[in-house]
Amino acid sequence: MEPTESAPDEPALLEDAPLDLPEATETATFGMGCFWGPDARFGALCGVDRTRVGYAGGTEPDPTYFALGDHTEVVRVAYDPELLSYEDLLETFWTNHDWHSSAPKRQYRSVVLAHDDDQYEIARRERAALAERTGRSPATAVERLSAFYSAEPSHQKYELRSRPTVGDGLEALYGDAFVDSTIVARLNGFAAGHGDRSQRETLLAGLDLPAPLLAELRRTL
Ligand code: MHO
Repeated sequence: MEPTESAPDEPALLEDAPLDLPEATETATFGMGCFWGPDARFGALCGVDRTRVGYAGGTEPDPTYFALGDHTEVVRVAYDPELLSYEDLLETFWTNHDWHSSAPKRQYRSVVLAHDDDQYEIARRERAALAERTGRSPATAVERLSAFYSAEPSHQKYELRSRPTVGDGLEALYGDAFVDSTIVARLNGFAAGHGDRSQRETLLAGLDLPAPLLAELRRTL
């Protein structure tokens, strides 16, 4: 079941950003440990339009962080398939978490939650290729996504929020659009140390933000 929420538009003051960011047409969902890191990791990738962290992979209704039931922390990634393939995302998935051993809690298990048959087949094929290549048996489960429950706002774009000198200012400017903004996804990635200097400079150079906030972003990221 695909969630149907639509992303609010970027705030007007950021509309002139020079990045030509296409509309997302594909969605992928991964569980790979605490979701704060993957939110930033995927958010930094050129071709990723939106990220959101949440709970999925279980059966109980309406999980929350403190009542997770049988769900797992996941990141949902909306991406442009012209710029990134599902295989590219799987590569990022497998190279950025411990897929060798079973997580101590279901909350943190390694899981690919396929949105359709194609994703399911590709993930199973890539998992077999990974086993073949490494001689190790991945603990990663490949399952079909049934429902995605968005996590609490305090968990969204956590790396950026955990730098309140910039996180609070951006959140105030963006309001409800904060979580689904492509620019905020990138900044969240930069806050975690991903992306290179030129990617960062290109983005920051195009932002029409209050000067003190921009200066603080340059200092912090
Ligand atoms: N070790 C982290 C996990 C949080 S994550 C959202 C903490 O509790 O600080 O599961």
